[in-house]
Amino acid sequence: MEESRVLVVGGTGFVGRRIVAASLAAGHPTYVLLRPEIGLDIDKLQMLLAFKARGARLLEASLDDHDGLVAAVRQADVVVSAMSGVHFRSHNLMLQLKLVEAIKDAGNVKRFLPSEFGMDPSRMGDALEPGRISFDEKMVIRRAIEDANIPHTYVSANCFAAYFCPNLCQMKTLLPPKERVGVYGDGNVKVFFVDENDVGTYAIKSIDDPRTLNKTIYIRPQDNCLTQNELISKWETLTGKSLEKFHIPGDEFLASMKDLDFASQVGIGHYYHIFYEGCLANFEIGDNGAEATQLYPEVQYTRMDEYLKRYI
Ligand code: NDP
Ligand code: GO6
Repeated sequence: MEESRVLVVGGTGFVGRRIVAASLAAGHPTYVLLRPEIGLDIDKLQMLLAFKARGARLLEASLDDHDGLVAAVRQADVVVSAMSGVHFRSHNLMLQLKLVEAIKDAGNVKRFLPSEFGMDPSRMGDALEPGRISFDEKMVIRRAIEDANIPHTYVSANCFAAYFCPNLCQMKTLLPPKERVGVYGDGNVKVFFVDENDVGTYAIKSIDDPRTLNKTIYIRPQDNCLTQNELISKWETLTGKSLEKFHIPGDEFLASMKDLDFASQVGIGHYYHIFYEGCLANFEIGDNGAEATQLYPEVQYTRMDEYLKRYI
């Protein structure tokens, strides 16, 4: 069988670049959208040229150019979108409606993975304002995909390590705390941490797997199913230094939202659902889902102690 041809939209982004890398590594003919809006973003262009040097083909089209987008989509069998969904970056998930339109008109796509890669939005119907906007938008995209009968896979990737692990789940920083660490409630709620490179690997594994057709795959690496307390102890063991802990009651954490900027308010809501309510691990995967490490046991995923080592 020929390898599926993969088009990545949002390919220079935090997740997108890892999807491109995983697609190239798996030997798929890989296409990356180059948007004419690139302007003077020299780093973005350098990244695209590096992909090209590794064998990717760059397809030039704007999301505002329907015909150009249809032509790009027609080059591929699979489309993966990794458009920005992060509020302190450039949150633009709704632009994917244009991509869905192009996929619908092109008519050749065997699988579409929209930009999800986080909490399962279908389980976040009661999420807090204003953070719920991400989930609501992802559900609008899902609806458009399903209404157009586009074959799809949704990837629920839980907590990206880079955002949640080295900082021991602290907000507003990506670096390990040096003296004191805030603990959410009793710190005993289970969370799944996933190395972002592994997100790319599992996403690409799923693209021509009949077991993932029209399903959600959840990435739940068992060894990375940790409470905040367990994560903190791993860091303490690695560094040989113990940190002072201060516990943050849930109501106090939520109340801290009111003086913050919009992006941080979004973050507070998400952290509340993850670290107080336990929304990542408090449900069983049903018939509409599958678990990635079980589907692809050959993948050697990164454990969090290994991940943390580079921050010492
Ligand atoms: P980024 O912020 O890195 O942006 C990804 C891409 O979005 C950009 O590279 C760009 O594509 C595209 N983009 C941004 N603005 C525009 C625009 N105005 N017009 C067209 N394209 C635009 O995204 P992330 O990688 O952080 O997020 C991807 C997904 O991952 C989201 O759904 C997000 O919710 C999720 N996520 C999950 C996390 C987790 O812990 N589970 C953590 C972070 C994100 P181009 O390359 O073409 O320039
Ligand atoms: C990551 C963050 C980190 C916010 C998801 C504010 C969508 C998801 C786990 O972009 O708001 O400091 O599922 O000060 O479905 C952001 C969001 C986390 C990072 C959550 C995310 C996770 C988006 C912060 C901060 C480290």
